[in-house]
Amino acid sequence: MTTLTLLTNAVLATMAPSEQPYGLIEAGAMVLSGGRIEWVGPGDALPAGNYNVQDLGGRLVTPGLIDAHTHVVFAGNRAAEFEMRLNGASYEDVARAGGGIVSTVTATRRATVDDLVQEALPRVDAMIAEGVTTLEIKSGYGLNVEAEIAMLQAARRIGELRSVSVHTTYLGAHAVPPEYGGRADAYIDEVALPALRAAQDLGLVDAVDGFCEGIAFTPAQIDRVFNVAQELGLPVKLHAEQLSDLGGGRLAASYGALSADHLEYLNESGVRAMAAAGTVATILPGAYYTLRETKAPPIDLLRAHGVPMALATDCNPGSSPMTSLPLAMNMGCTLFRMTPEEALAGVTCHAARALGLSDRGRLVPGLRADLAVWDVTHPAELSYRIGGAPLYQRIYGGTL
Ligand code: DI6
Ligand code: FE
Repeated sequence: MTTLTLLTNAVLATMAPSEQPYGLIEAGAMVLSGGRIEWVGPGDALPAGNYNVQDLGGRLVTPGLIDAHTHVVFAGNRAAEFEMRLNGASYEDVARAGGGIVSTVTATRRATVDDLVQEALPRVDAMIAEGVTTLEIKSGYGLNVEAEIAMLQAARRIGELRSVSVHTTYLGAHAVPPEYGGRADAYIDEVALPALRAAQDLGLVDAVDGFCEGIAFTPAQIDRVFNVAQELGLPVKLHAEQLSDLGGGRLAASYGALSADHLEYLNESGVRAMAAAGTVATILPGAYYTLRETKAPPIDLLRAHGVPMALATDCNPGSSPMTSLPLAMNMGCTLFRMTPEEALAGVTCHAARALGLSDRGRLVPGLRADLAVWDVTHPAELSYRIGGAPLYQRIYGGTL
C-alpha cells in the first residue's frame, strides 16, 4: 500500500473557483500521491488513510509559482551602461560604447551552451528560492541560427539540472542584429524562420514569441513568423504594445495566442479581441519600472472584459534585471493597482494558462503537486512586502 503525504494545519490558497477570495480554506489539509494532488479540503473532513503527516503549523500554502515570461538565459550584464546613463550618458553614447541589446547579443554569441547554463543558474536559483516551480525561458539574444539553438539548449538543460519545469519559447524576432541593420525582412527570411524550423526539428520549442514594436518588428513581419509557427503546430505569444500601439494585442488574438505581454499601450479594441480569443494579458511591471514608463497597462479594461492577467518578471539584462516574482506581485499591486488576489492568480493559475498548461496553477485534485509553503498566514502578505518573500518550503512534483 502506498504511503500518502498529508499536509495538515495549513491555510490553503487554492485559487479554485469558490465563494472565498483566493479559494481560501482555513485549517485545511492536502493529500499528495505520486506527484499529484489527491485530496484538498478542511482538515476535519479528511478521509481516513495511511498517511505520512506533515504539520505546517498554520502556514500558507499556494500553488508553486509560475514565471511565465523570462529571458533568464543570457551572457554578461548591463550594469556598466546602467551606471553610464546615471552619470549622464545619452542613449547614443551608450550605443557607441557597444552597449544596449547588441552587447548582450555579442556576449551571448561568444558563450557556449555550458557558459549560458552556468551564468543563468544563479538567477534561476534565486527564482526557485522564492517559490518558482515552473519557468518559461525565451531565446532572442543569439539572433543567428547557432546561437538561438544554443540558448534553447541551455534552457532545456536548466530544466534537467534543477527541480523546475522549464518551458521554452523561440524569440528569434526579438531584435534586428547589427549585420542585418535596416534589413529586418531579410533577417526574418534568412535567420528567424530557418532558426525556428531548425530548433523545432531538435524538439527545442514549446511556443513562439516576437517583439512587435517600432524598434523591433512590424505586425506584417510578426505575421510571417506566426504563420510558420502555425504550420509547425506551435502556440504563439507576443511582446505587444510595450512602447506604442501597433495593434499587437489584436494580432496575437487573431492567432489564438496564449498571451500578449507588456500591453502598456493596449486600447479597448485590443482588450476586446483578447477577451474573445481567450488570450492572457501578461503584465510585466519590472520593465515599466526600469524604463521609468508613465503609461500603465489598462488593468481596469482588462478586468472589466474578463481577460485573465498573468504577472511575470520579464527577467532580462536590459529592461528588467529582476528575478523576484513576489516583487513583481508587489509592483503589479502598487504601480498598476492590481489586487493581491489578482497578483497571486497572475503567478499561479493565469500564468499556467499563459503557458498553455492545464495540469498546474491551482490546489485541486488531479493537478501536479507543485506547492509553495510560506511563513505567513494570509496570501495578501506575499504582495504586500517589497522583496524578501518568506518561503518556508517548496514541493516540486510531490517532493520536498
Ligand atoms: N522588451 C524589452 O523591454 C526587452 N526585450 C523586449 O522584448 C529589452 C531587452 C534588452 O534590452 O535586452
Ligand atoms: Fe520580454
